[in-house]
Amino acid sequence: MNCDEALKLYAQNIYDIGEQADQIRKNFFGIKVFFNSNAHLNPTNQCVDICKFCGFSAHQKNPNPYTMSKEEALSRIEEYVNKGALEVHIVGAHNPQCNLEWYCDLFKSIKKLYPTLHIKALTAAEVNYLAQESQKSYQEVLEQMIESGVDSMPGGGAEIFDADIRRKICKGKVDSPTWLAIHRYWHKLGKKSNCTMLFGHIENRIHRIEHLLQLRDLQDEYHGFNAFIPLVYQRENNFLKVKTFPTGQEILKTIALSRIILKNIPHIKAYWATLGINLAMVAQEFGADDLDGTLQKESIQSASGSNSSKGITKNALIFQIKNAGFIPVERDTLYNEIQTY
Ligand code: V47
Repeated sequence: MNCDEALKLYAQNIYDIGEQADQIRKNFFGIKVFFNSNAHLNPTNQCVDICKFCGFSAHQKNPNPYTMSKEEALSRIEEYVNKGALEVHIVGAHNPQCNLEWYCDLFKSIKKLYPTLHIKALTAAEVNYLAQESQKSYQEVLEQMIESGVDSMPGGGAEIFDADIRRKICKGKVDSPTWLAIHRYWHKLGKKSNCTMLFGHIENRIHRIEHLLQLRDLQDEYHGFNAFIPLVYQRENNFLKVKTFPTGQEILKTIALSRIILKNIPHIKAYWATLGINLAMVAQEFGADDLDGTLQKESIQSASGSNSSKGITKNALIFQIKNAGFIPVERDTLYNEIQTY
């Protein structure tokens, strides 16, 4: 599919595009809905970059800077593991105090204490920052992450690949070719990652389609992406002046389009923290097959207005999934099935 064909598909009514996406989703996974028992750790919010959409990093609108010590980070992880986390998703701000050495030391300590805990860590934006900060190549940073115990990479930092939009919303952050190159090299090393798209701000449908097509083309090379996560822009507490927001229909159509274009990426994640649990459940009938997980503590989306700061219990996820007529499947980070409810 090319950009023009995708634009025509986008223009179809929500039921037609939803039906096509749902068919693909059903062929792949029937009526299973995946989730995991995970936790987020954000060791610092002090950032040398300013992304206009971000309410998480410390700035005038969010004046509460913090940087955890290694001990503090480990004690949070102990708490998360005791509450059932099988995966820890570690991302933070671009902060010279938390340099490559600091992160690698943390990863090694986590693995020593919890050898089976899956470490999903560092966005390509952070990898790029740590490479610049340590005067190493991104290849070296990625290799060092693996040596230190990182199992997979999250999909953050992709935002929208279009250079003009990127300049307006996150000037100075990793550029798109480098974001893609970092994931390419990670996949080449035999590792898995996810990919995202931040939408519903100043971009248009063409920007979204071009973003999806670039992800599709990269995926054809090594098949290293497990999941695509369309992140709906949360509007509070940041510097991006957005006047109109996507309707629920536009959000569902975007998720459906993702499922149709990204047939080579196994999972489409309707991240409940940006969609809210109700729309995330409806999205399961529009191409999505995953909700992400329990989170325990969520600081990025909730800093910009979403109702996700305290995570959600496993029982609540199971209840919601069953209530919507689907089969809840707890998975690990790499989508091995752990238990069906
Ligand atoms: O890269 C920042 C986004 C991302 C806002 O890989 C915002 O499994 C909405 O990438 N409104 C981080 N989004 C989160 C992320 C993620 C989440 C869950 C699972 C996975 C995965 C990855 O959050 C950032 C940025 O795109 N973000 N500010 C905002 N105002």
